[in-house]
Amino acid sequence: MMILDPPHQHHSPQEHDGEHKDEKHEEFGERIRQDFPILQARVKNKPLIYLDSAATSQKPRQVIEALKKYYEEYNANVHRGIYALSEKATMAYEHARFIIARFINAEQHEIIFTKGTTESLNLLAYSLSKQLKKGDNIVLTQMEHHSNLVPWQQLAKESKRDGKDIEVRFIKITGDGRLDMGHARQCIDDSTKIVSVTHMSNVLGTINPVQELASLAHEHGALLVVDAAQSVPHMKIDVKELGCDFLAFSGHKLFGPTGIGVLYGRKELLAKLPPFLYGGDMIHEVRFEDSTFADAPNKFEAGTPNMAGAIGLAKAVEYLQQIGMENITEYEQELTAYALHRLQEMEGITVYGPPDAAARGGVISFTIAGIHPHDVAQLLDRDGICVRGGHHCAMPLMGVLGIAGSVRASLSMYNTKEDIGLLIAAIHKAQKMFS
Ligand code: C6P
Repeated sequence: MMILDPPHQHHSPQEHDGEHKDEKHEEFGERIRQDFPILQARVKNKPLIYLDSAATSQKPRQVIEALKKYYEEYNANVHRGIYALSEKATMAYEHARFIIARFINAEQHEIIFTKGTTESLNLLAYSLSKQLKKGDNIVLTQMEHHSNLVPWQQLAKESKRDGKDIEVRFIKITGDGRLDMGHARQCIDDSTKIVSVTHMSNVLGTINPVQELASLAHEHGALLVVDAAQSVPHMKIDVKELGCDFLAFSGHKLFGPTGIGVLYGRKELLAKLPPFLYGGDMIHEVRFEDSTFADAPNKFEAGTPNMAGAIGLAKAVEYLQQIGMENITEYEQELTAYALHRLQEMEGITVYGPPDAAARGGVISFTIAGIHPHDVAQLLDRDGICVRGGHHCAMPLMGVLGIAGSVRASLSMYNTKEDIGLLIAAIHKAQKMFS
């Protein structure tokens, strides 16, 4: 079944009646969206209004073309073939690593390609667990995505069987969805070995004070791990400035392909970590009795890697660098402030997370009195609007907020005020239907 109707011009004049346009602001988003073929599509005979970029971003033509070119012109396995095609693929794969390293101010050998944030964090939890001893603790926050909670929780559970009794602590959030830094200071102590926090919450949009957390962790001799899945697409990331030891993100949220992600680790730390997966391409020498392993990053990339994914992700990064991360942040902050303002002035809507756009990104969760988030998402879909409804893979946080789920509209550089206007109109319609 065709879900999307054939491509069509973006919103017709009748469809955005009454929407005020700030020209400079609109121009940016309008210009960007021209690079994203899917945004020209229509759903149910309505223009596609994509407000679910926190789940996955759409892809610019440049990335789609890079993937096509790779498969049509130089697909071959990397690090293995002694022939021109394989050498070209290897060079492109390693060049992708270089581009991504430069993007976050890391060194090439500090970039490990994974399947995504989830795999990056599982790799870390597994490999770091070998260094933990009895009585150590790990500090997380109440706003973690399951990917940055379950691996550590299971590590702790496993440690009980080994008699290590690792404890997991959760830094509380304040009423307006920020980290309670007073509580952070109580949680992190000299037995803390790992502090692992999200840079930007995928529910509240909160941007956490990573630099401060890094200093706090380091004062106590702990490592700081940053889940940057939601922040990397929206702001400049400099791992040295952040002061983090490890940082994880996914390609598919960063306008790149699915199935590719990154784990950054400081080289001194990667050198000491044991591998996560064993097999081809990660070894130095294999004998029947035992094996020795390659240096990082190869030590952590067992098996045939996702060559096309890495090349596509590097293209996405180059595309973002051309636009400029600062320009993206500035545009999105204005858009977020506008969306927050429009939602906050509506009756029956509760918006979660910091009310101030400067303290957060464009991930906006809200509930509508008397309407289940799933019903809202379904009703909005009738108007071609894609939002997420539910617990957003952050079930413990839902408990803290005292809700079963929320509606989440997540913004990206290709969204416009017009999209927000259509969202608000669709919410009014849903409220009327349920009144
Ligand atoms: N959040 C969302 O709709 P993966 O699935 O491995 O690419 O990313 C996992 C992940 C880790 N941390 C954070 C903060 C995230 O937001 C996500 C993915 C999506 O919120 C899909 S559940």
